[in-house]
Amino acid sequence: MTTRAGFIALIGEPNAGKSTLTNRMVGAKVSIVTHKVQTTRARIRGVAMEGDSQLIFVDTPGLFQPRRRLDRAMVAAAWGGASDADVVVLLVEAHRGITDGVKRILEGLQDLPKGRKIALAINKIDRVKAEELLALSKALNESFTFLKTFMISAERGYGVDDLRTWLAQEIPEGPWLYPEDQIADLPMRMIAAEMTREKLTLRLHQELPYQLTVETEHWTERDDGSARIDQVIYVARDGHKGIILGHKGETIKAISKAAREELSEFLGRKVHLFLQVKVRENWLEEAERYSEMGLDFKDGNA
Ligand SMILES: Nc1nc2c(ncn2[C@@H]2O[C@H](COP(=O)(O)OP(=O)(O)OP(=O)(O)O)[C@@H](O)[C@H]2O)c(=O)[nH]1
Ligand SMILES: [Mg+2]
Repeated sequence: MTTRAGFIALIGEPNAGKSTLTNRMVGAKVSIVTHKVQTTRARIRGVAMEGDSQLIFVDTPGLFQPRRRLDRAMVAAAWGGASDADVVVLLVEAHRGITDGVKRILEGLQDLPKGRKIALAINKIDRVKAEELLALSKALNESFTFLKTFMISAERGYGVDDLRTWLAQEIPEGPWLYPEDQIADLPMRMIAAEMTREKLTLRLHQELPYQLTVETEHWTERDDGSARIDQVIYVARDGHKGIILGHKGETIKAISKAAREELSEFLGRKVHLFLQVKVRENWLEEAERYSEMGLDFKDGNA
């Protein structure tokens, strides 16, 4: 039997559907998804098997023009993911087409190491008509020589099998890099923190989600088989703390409940989740916060 294993980086603008596609490929939710931009902050690996091929999907933060330190570190992580991968798949949103952001990414692709296999996946095809799709595919292929073009809906699953089959034959021969039953390569305490961050992002409005971070501080296994998880939500301003807590603590209670339920389902056992909100004015400039997120602090240097 010839086995294959390889890394497939999914890149694209924020909100393109990279995390949705990662989860669909893996068949489980390993990366958080929201309707807001800049949801994913670090590289998240999800593992999928296709015949004798082990596909390691690298979900990356969206590519945009970074301003803050955190943004720069995120964009660096995304391009880093692309240059380390065997295959790069650029996701472009069908209904948005070739935006300025997409143009910049197409330029960036030229700088990737030679020999990188680069494919195009036009995502969210459920949102446009066939004619538009063909025109977009043509225009994109005129601006960059993609090895192959796929038209998919990560959310509905259209076209995803074709993409998976193609990827399985493009990755190099070699032994599998993960046990066959492993689906993610991210410490559990980080997955747990991400789940809470997802609930916060879904629930809170405007800029606040971009100004907070979640860390799992303690994880205790209990004798009855349940887990006690203590997390801290860092915010930069006192006023933000009040918003997260909500009237009589109702907001944080709802967030905690939603996160606990998802975590418990993911782990297949009971979870006791304790959330604490801490104000740290300078967390966006603290190296430790970046390493907790799986980012390189130095990448954020201007
Ligand atoms: N209609 C439609 N919506 C989709 C599709 N794929 C993803 N979405 C939605 O697009 C939004 C963004 O999806 P994500 O997977 O979080 O996008 P992302 O590229 O990971 O975004 P960042 O992490 O912010 O870079 C979510 O609301 C998804 O439900 C699709 O095929 N069709
Ligand atoms: Mg994402």
